[in-house]
Amino acid sequence: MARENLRFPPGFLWGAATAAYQIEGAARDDGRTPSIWDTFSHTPGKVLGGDTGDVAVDHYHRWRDDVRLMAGLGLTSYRFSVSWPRVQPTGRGPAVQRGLDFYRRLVDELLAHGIQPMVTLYHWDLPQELEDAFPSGSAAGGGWPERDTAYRFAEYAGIVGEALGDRVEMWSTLNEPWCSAFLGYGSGVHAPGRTDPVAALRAAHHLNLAHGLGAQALREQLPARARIGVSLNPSAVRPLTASAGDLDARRRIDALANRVFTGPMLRGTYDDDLIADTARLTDWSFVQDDDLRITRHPLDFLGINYYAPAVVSAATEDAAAGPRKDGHGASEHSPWPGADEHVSFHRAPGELTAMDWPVDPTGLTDLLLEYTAQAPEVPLYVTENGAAYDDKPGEDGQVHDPDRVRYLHSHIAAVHHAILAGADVRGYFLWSLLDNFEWAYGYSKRFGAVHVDYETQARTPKSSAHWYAKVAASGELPREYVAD
Ligand code: IFM
Repeated sequence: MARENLRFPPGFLWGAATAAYQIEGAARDDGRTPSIWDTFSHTPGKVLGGDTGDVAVDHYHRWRDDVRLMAGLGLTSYRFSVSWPRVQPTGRGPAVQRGLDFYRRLVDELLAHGIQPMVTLYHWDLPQELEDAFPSGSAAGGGWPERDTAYRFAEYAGIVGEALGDRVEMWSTLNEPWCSAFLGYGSGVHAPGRTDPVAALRAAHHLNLAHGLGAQALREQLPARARIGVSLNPSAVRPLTASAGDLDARRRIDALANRVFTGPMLRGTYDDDLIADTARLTDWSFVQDDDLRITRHPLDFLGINYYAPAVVSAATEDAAAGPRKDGHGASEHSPWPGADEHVSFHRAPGELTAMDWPVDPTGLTDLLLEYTAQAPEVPLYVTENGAAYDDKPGEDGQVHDPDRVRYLHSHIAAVHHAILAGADVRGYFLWSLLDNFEWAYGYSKRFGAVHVDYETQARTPKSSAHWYAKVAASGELPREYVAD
C-alpha cells in the first residue's frame, strides 16, 4: 500500500532563487557601473575560463519570458537580488531611475502572475567605487572592512525600499555575509579577492552593522505588513569524533561560520570565545558603542541557505599538508581567521555533487531545529538549497537530471522532518531557477532547474523543474523518491 505523501502547511511558499550578477548580464546598460565582481571576473586567473557576468543569462532583457517560465512551473514565490551598481552606480547619492524601473517592472510582472517577490538587497555586487574608497583612512582599506560602507548600504536600502515598498512584502538585507567577508577578504576566492584576516573580521562586523542599519532604513520606508530578514549560510558543522580536540574544533568553526553573525543579529553580542580565538589578530576595537544594539534589529524571518555539512577535527598533520577540504575553493589563504592551526576539515560522507559537496540532507534538518531553538519566535525560510550536476540535453532534447531530483527530494523531506519536530518553516527556495554564473567557477557549474544554452540563451526546464512543479502544485512531497 502506498504510504501517504508528506504534506506541507497551507501557504507554504514554493520558490526559486537567483542573484543579479549571476543572471542579469547587461553589465553596462542604463548607467550601471562595475561592481567588485565585474572587476574580479575581468582580472585574469580569478574566474575559471575567464568567464564574466557581462552577459550572464541575459535576464535583464529576458525577464518577461523568465517570469512566464516561473508561472508555468507554478512557483508561488521568487527570490531575486537588486544590483546595487545598477540602482546607485557610485554607491552613494541619488538613484538611477532606469535601474529601479527594471525592478519595478519585474515585480509588477511577478505579481500579475501571482508570484510573491522576495527581494535581497545585497548578493555580493558591491559598487567598485566603494571598494576603492576608505574615508576612515583605515589600513584595512575600503569595501566592507571600511565602516562607512555600512552607512552607504543603509542609504541604498532606503532607496530600494522607497521604490518597491508598495509592492514587495518580503525583504532580505544580505545574502550569505560569511562569503562576502571571509571568501572576499580572507581567502580571496571571491571578489574583491583580498587576503587579509583582519580585513575579513572587520568586513564581518560591518556587514552585521549594514544589516541593522539597512533594516532600520527599510522599516522607515515600508508599510507595517512588510517583513524584513536576512539570508545566512550557517554551517552544519560536525565534529569528526567526540574527542575534546574535535569538539573544540567544532566550537571554533561554529564561532567563525555561524555565531559571528547570529550573535550580533539575534543576541546583540560577539561571543567571548570568538573574541579570544582571534585576539592574536585584532582587539575588535572596530566594534563601536551602540553597534550591537543596531545589529540586533528585530528579525521578521531568518533565511537559511544550505548545501552540505562540514566535518572538522583538531588539526592533523596530513590535513595541514594538503588542500583545505572545507568546500570553499582552492586558496593558500584561509577563510578561517585564527583557526587554521587548530582545525582540519574532512570530507563528510555521502555522494558528491559536481561542486564536490557531499549530499547530506540531515544537516538541513539540524540547522532548522538549531535556529528554532535559538530564536523560537523567528519564522524560517530555506532561502537557498540545491545542487550542481553536469547536465546536458539528451538526444530527445530534454534535460534529464535524476540526481538533482533525488537531492531536492531528500532535502525537501528534511524540511518536512524539521516542521514535524516543531520548526516554523514557511517556504523553500530552490537554488537556482536558471543555470547561471557560479562565481569563481564561471559557467562550468550548473545549479539550475532550468537548463540554459549559453550560446543561444535557450531555456529548457530540466526534469527536476517538472518534478518541482508537481510538488509546488500539490503542496505535497511523495514520500518515496521516484526516478524519472
Ligand atoms: O551560487 C551560489 C549563490 O550565489 C549563493 N549561495 C550558494 C550558491 C551555490 O554556490
